[in-house]
Amino acid sequence: MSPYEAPDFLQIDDLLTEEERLVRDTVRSWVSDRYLPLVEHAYREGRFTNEVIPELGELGVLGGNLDYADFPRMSATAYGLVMQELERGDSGLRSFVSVQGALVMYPIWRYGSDAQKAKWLPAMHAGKAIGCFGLTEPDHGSDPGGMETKAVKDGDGYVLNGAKMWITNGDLAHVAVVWAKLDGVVRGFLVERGTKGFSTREQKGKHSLRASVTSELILQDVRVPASALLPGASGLSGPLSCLTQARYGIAWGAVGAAMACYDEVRQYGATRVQFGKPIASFQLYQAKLANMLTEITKAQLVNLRLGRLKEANKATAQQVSFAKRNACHEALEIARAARDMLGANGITDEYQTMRHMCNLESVKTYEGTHDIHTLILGMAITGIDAFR
Ligand code: TGC
Ligand code: FAD
Repeated sequence: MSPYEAPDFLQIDDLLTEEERLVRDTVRSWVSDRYLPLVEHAYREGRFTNEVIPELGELGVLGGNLDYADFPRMSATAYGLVMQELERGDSGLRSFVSVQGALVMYPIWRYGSDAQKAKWLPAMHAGKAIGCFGLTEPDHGSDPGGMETKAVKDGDGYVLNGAKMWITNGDLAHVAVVWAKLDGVVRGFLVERGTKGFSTREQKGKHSLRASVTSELILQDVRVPASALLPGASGLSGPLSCLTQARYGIAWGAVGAAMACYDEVRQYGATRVQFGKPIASFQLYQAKLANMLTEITKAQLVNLRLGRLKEANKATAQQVSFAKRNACHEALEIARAARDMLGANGITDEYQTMRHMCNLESVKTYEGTHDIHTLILGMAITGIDAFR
């Protein structure tokens, strides 16, 4: 295979600042040179590439968009481009960074006390501390408002009981943001590894996101001090506001995975010969490439517009749902088509497409399934809640 050529049919590069291009290109090169040589093996073994965590810290991408201390304060667009490039490597890599930045550092930054910020944000930015976000439960996925995990006030602290499931980074985490109901109201707690009664168990047997850690969190009479409560978050809007940040990154990331699949089949079609000609010379093959490039380009434009709205503090949660839903759906369709275009070779790990395709099944499901985002858009259009 020749080096990666990122599709940019409408010269969207021209709409980026020099700094945004620089950040994007730095991460793109790092993914090509450092991450891609590792990922197939890690995926086969079903493990996250822990060895790159310090490098992610050095790259400044962990919470790199937050306005805190000496963080790089990337623009929303630069941050999105980083997510796009990371997921060009693997959805598991982008997931690690999304969870750390958007689901753990963001709630600490937005809802935490000064002491919580000082304790966790610099260490997490450097990749020296890792976090996870526990919202989903075995019986409550799309409807987190029904959560059963409870916190009870106990003297000068709280006691937590419950279980969380499908938690990215769970077994790697030094700290978990656990959402629980206190007197019926959803509150966030920072639960540190080693706290008595708190354990994690990795969920094995995944066909998807194999190069990512997914775990159960078990909380049995876990006593945390008063200082573990995130003081600024009260109600379901706390965790949902974090999801809006992470979904924004996923919208960009899914396009990165689609770009990887597109480039792989574009190159493959030029060299694979059938009926005496490269398969890229057949009209059906070209039609598939044309459809892929069209959807990638449309999604790139959606993301860029959303990034600019976010920079102007004008992006809404519904616009983020629109972008996440569209990007995940189209990326998965592109990956499925690309898998087909590679023929039998497409089922092997000599090619990255099927890994992306399997990953995108999770990406389409987590952070709100396709249908949940359909209903969010439905409500935005009609004003009618069709969830229940
Ligand atoms: P609803 O009554 O609509 O809302 C409750 C309160 O929250 C506010 N709100 C939001 N705030 C900020 N951002 C959003 N996106 C918000 N959506 C709603 C809302 O205004 C209200 O505020 P207030 O002040 O009136 O109380 O709540 P609902 O119970 O009807 O649920 C709505 C629904 C279904 C859309 C929501 O629950 C939902 O999004 N469900 C999907 C669950 C989900 O996405 N889970 C993700 C778990 S984390 C994860 O998957 C990480 S994977 C990461 C990785 O590995 O990369
Ligand atoms: P369900 O909610 O049971 O949905 C099953 C089906 O029913 C879906 O098709 C859904 O669209 C449909 N459905 C549900 N409600 C409705 C409705 N009202 N109308 C129509 N259709 C409906 N969660 C975290 O908290 N933290 C994490 O770090 C995290 N990481 C994850 C990593 C991976 C690899 C995966 C796969 C999941 C992760 N999740 C995480 C959980 C994820 O957010 C949930 O899986 C997702 O929200 C869907 O919930 P569920 O799996 O319980 O499906």
